Amino acid sequence: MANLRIPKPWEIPERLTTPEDVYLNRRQILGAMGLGAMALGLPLSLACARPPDPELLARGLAPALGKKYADRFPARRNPLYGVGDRKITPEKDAGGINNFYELSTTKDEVWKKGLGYKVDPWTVEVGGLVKKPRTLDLDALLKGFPLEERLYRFRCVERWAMQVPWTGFPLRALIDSLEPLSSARYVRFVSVKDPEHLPGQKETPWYSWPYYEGLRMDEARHPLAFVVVGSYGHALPMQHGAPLRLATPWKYGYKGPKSIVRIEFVADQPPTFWNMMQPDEYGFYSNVNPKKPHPRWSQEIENDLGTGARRPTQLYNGYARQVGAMYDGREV
Ligand SMILES: Nc1nc2c(c(=O)[nH]1)N[C@H]1C(S)=C(S)[C@@H](COP(=O)(O)O)O[C@H]1N2
Ligand SMILES: [Mo]
Repeated sequence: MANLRIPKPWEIPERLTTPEDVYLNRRQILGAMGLGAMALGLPLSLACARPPDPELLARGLAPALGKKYADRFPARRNPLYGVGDRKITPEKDAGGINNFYELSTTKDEVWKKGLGYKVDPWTVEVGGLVKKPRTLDLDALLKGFPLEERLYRFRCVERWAMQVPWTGFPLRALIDSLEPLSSARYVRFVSVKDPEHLPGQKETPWYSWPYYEGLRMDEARHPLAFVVVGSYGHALPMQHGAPLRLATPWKYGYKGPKSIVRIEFVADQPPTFWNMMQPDEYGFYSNVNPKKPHPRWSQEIENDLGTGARRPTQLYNGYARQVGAMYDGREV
């Protein structure tokens, strides 16, 4: 084991064009070793070296807002949203391996790079083709909507999957308060841009920051589309996208932008970050589909982040009954 050197992300030449490779390579190496790091629940790079420092991990899971709005949590769990016989992913796993390139492209470093990032004050500019544009501040976000907890499945395009208790409110509640015009056919989301304080943004100037994503209007108004302000019974820690991110559990994880600062209603399908970077690999719709392989890997099987269990990927990540009617199967 000591002889095996896991390549650092910056040593993998395809990194500039194939960022999602980094994690898969590491996992495949670990898998070939039969190490089962995921089964041990250890962050990957620490698995070979030393056990994680529980105190540090605990600190990394603290809400980015500190004690502010702590009285809004935990919210009542909505029993309509469950994950069947799957187990909730341990919080330290969901919060220890993350994709948030603004902080770091190394998954088990993301939470560390997010420690101390200031998300107070925060505003989200909401506008475009609506009658009632508005600016949401933290009070509006944390107190302006009834909060509920939902258990959602989550599936990253890189094949890891988890089950998370998110706290938030349906995106639809916000949309309806804006009275969108009939010309508004899509919604676009823009994440924070702050290279001064977000080390990942500073280190990767070749990406077209800020991160941006989009949904078709019916997708955005679907009851499953959820504005997330908390996880595991408290406000979001930074690595999950504090103070607000989106969850669209029938789509690959990158359709859920983190640390959103702008929401805009538009007429035409908006460009999206990964689609602009790699159009042949990341489409606009990006619905979870085991039969549609990623150009560089099959999507038939997924790996549970907490247990390491392999299981078949489900169409629309198991939400076919809820979302199937929105699609004719030709969406990419
Ligand atoms: N702003 C922003 N949002 C983002 C990302 C990112 O790099 N930046 N990564 C996406 C990807 S690829 C995934 S899989 C999920 C990961 O969410 P998690 O780290 O909370 O599990 O966030 C998504 N949202
Ligand atoms: Mo992802």
